Amino acid sequence: MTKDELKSEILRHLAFSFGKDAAHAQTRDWRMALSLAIRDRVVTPWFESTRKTYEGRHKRVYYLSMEFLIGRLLQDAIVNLGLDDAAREACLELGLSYDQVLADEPDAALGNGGLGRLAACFLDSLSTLGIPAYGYGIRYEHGLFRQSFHEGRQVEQAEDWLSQPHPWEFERPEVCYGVGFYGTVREGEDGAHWDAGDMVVAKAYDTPIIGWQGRWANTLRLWSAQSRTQFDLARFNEGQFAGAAEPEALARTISRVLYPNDSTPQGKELRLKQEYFFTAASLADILRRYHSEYTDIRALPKHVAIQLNDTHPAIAGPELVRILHDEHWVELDDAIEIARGTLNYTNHTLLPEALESWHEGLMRHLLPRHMRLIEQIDDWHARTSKGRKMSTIDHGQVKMGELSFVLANKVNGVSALHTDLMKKTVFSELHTLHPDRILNQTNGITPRRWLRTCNPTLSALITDTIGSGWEDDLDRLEDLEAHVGDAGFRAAFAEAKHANKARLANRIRAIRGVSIDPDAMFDIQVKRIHEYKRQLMNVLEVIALWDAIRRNPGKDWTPRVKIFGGKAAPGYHTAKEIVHLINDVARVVNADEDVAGRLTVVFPPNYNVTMAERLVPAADLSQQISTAGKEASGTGNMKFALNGALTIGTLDGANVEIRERVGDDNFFLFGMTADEVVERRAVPDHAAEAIAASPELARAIEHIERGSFGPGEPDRHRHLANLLRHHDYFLVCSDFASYWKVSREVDEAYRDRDRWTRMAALNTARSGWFSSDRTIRGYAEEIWGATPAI
Ligand code: GL5
Repeated sequence: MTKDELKSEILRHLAFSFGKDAAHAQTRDWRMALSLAIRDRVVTPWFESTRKTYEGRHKRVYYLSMEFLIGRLLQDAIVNLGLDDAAREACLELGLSYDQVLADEPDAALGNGGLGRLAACFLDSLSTLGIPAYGYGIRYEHGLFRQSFHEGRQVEQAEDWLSQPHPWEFERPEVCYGVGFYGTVREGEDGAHWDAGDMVVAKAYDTPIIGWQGRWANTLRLWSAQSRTQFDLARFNEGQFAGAAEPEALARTISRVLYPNDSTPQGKELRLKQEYFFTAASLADILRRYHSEYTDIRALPKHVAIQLNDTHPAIAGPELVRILHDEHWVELDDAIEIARGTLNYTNHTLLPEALESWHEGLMRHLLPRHMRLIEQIDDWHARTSKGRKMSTIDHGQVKMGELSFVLANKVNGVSALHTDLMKKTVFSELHTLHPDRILNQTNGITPRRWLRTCNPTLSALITDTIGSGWEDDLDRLEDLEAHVGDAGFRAAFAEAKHANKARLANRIRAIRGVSIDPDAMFDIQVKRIHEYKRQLMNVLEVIALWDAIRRNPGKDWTPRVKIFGGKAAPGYHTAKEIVHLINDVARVVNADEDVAGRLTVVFPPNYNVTMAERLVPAADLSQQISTAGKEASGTGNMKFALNGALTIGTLDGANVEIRERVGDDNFFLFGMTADEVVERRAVPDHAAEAIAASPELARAIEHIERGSFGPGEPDRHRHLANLLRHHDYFLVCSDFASYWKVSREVDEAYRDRDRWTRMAALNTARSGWFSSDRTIRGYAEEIWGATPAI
């Protein structure tokens, strides 16, 4: 498509799809018109992909996920279709700023963090590889809350991405399924019948997901909840306006909000309803499609692979057994085997508080037929695998991890270390019974979004250096290694980084009013705020550094800009206190003339995918400092390394594999290993001992206790100091001395810019393995038995 063709398509949509004259069109109108002009180009490959899948009778992959953190879609589609130059020029000729048009799109924030973003990267790779696949999830009206700060405290507001039309989706009013809840089960001679007490309707909305160079497009199908009953006109006419609207409002509640529960359980009926709602609708849809092609339900595992993204869709197991047994009269044991042949489960966390379980009473009340089947599945497991009973039902709780395991063909972890720990800890008993079931698939990130689109400067240098084609063959970045010894290449690499940093500095000045120097080291920690991720340790380092600079102002300190970003779950008190402390420390440090130009702290609010796209290319140092054994994988760590940031990190999650690949010399390692963490926790007074051994840490904690960051309110952050001294479960104190020491080595290393650039470039050259294309190939070959259809 040429620029002129695109221009006339934009104008056509502006007039005929939106009824606007160019003379009166606003940025939003232009953005919508451009989106539809681009979307039109997606439709033909989309239809073609569906046709090929039916014709070739290809095995289909279904990715069930409560979260898809897709962010903005317009530029992604433009880049994948190779239309970026055409779009930029078309905008220019229409008198528009291309960047402004792109920036008008709201982020689709249908996820909390890494788990949801991983699902989005997987969709991109599935389409790029041409594997016939559907993503299934919920069309939340309100995605992850919007974060702002009031006097340093986090304030949450409802997010409302659907307050304006979403141009990427196609509403499918004809694709609707009833989803039942509550009611009773009648055991008759011909089997069990579930009479649901209540029913809502799931309506489909489809978003095409176009792969690299438009060769294939899959579908993201999201469900919206609606009432089954029609609007009650009689009640309305009686004047009961609210009552008349009630059934609709109640039903819609199910798809209204994304739960901000990253790693804390929400023991809420509504959450379980959401899980069953989207799982049941997705399975009904999968089976409808299956029946349109095949007659033998027993061959389901041959043609269909379903991936459960964490345990949120775990009820898929009992639901599939229910459909096979109650509706297709398959013997119970066979039904269970067929379900197990079809389902697979990915575990994303070992944090005990994040392992889902539901009270048996709630499960029986909401899903009586499923609760009965869960008991029978438990019996079956005990009978067929020398397993103890009660592996899935324990002390009146239904354990969704165990249930998912028992009903899965394969169970995978998301990094080598995490998979190993899964075998040794949460699933040790089940692993002994089924030693072939657990395998590892280390996470990955899509290089289209996380290098090509977010970092055009570096991408251009890469293409100039090794040629094109690396975008869907990221191992080719290895070819850069031969150029790292070339001073001209290193200068160009450093220049690209500097340009990205300058761009970020301009934005930060615009949104925070803080000036930062692009020559200083940009040291970034962005991720959900959580104690195990240890933002607290990072802010302690800020305090210690501030204190050290003030004590020794004559020293030639390496200038650093500390950038934080991330949201705290609204109910997670300590995480919100950490946010408050970071903001208070930033205020004090940035106002202190003694450290000006040497240390600056910025915490832009409302970290999201779009902000990540701006921060990642501009980072020099990536903070990946979780307590070893706690971060299942991490994916931010991969994005930073790929974009030429050096990591300061622990041996946790995928950091281990990043270090193996980029080389020990190009990674700043500190801290205890996962085994040492367990030992250390057993030491009485480990925190006191560590504080006594590190004067920097001791002074930093004393500053917090003295109220250095709570003007007029000295006790403001005392709770955090107490936590460090007396309840330091995540071993911030015990790892601090090592962190501080290595961080000073980072300062030293940054002073030798050429050496730093060499290390940064090697990070880029050696990070090709972290492409989600590699991850998806692994799933396809080792878990799904699916092959590309192109
Ligand atoms: C997570 C883990 O915490 C991350 O380490 C992991 O990278 C990600 C994707 O596998 O999954 N689990 C989780 O609930 N969220 C994650 O980011 O939100």
